[in-house]
Amino acid sequence: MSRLVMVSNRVIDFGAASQAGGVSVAIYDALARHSGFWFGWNGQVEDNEDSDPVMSRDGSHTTVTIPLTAADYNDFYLGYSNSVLWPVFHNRLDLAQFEAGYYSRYVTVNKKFAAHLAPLIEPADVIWIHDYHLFPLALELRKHGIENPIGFFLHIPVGPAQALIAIPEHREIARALSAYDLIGLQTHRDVRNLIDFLQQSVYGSLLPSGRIRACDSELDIGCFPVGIDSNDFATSTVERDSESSETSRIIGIDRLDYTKGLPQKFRAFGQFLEEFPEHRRRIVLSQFAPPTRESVEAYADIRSELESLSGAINGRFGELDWVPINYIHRPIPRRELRDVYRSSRVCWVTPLMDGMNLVSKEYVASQDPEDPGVLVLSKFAGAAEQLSDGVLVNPYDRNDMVQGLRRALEMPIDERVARHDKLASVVCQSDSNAWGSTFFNALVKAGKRRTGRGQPSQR
Ligand code: GDG
Repeated sequence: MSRLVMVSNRVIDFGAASQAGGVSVAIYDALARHSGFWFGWNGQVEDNEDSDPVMSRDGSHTTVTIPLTAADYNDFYLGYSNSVLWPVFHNRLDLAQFEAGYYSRYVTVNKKFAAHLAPLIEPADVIWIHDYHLFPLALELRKHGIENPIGFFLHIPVGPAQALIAIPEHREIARALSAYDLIGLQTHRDVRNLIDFLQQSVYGSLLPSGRIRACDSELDIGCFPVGIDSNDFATSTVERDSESSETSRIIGIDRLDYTKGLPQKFRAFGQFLEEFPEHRRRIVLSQFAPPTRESVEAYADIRSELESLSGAINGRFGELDWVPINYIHRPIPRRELRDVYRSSRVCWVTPLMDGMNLVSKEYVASQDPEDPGVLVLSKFAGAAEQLSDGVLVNPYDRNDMVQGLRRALEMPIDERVARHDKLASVVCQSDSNAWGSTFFNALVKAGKRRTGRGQPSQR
């Protein structure tokens, strides 16, 4: 059986992965079913440009990691990856910082990854690369003579081609993407946008076979919505406070990121309390917003905006024994997540744009099927394509946000159960297992179809 080589910018060791959740858990799940290893950055910043990779084993899991230098961290990670690609792919061109030096360091780090990874690759390996930090990695690996199947999965959304072609190096990025055998995206919308981008940047064309021809290569682009380990979340047995209890919790869990629509959510919550005074004292919005990428300016701005908004709403509506917004600027321990989800009457996740949004799936999987809570989800989260039985709202439309929340809080039990049944079956069927194996199988096939490739490498 082929080994699976997973590559992502950051490698999390297994103990921490079960804390971190999301992508790292999905990567570990996929690796548990194949031999192989996970390659990437160890999270350390060191001066040495040429540290050797370090291999470590934890049970059946193997990781191989390298450090980054301070220049790599600033210009590759904070710079090109998170101040150019992240905002532009989320259609926030206004926040992109096109600084000189970012792109060349981005390529340098990808070359460094390729130089350390190539000697570890065996002829039958299947290579699966994750996320926007590593667009050029397949092209760089091919320069080292690697002919194995190489797939790429993008966890973030693909903004409109008009935004992407504003990136000064957009042709290089399109060329780099064309070196993969398979590109997996979260939604059909993303697939359309990426094909459009390849057409506009490098005259890519859609072949009758459904494959894409670009830069003298043929590749597959498909939709592989990422899933969660739904069984893990279904084990909660905690009971929600009864309808007659004093307050119902509305839960929000989002990294503190400007894409997550948190100011819009807080403003809508303020308007809800204004318009429906009968709900005051009966609900609390508990918003967890653990910090990320704090040295990027746009992230510091969002933090102070939220502090001032929550303060204003609590000051306006709060009482001696009731605080409407419980805003917590640190992570909730993973072992507590499912109980918090299950005991919350509503989950309110309203990103302005999101690749998928795993929180919405985790909430569904944690519910009591006989007395489920209600998911209120942004129509601009990738998850909305699959979870259309949630209450879908437009985060830019404050009235729609207010009405969506009201509908969720007042929804009769029959409707809650009917919606939950449909949501839960989607979340269970397209779980992390299904995601990993569907992508892997499609990659093996795509590798075989690539002309002259898919044969064992001769290195
Ligand atoms: C990217 C894409 C895509 C969050 N806060 C806490 C916490 N989390 C966990 C959640 C969930 C994960 O982190 C977050 O995943 P999301 O999907 O919601 O969002 P991103 O971090 O932006 O992830 C996204 C994803 O990649 C996968 O492809 O869905 O669109 O942006 O698992 O539970 N976990 C704990 N405490 C927290 O406070 N323990």
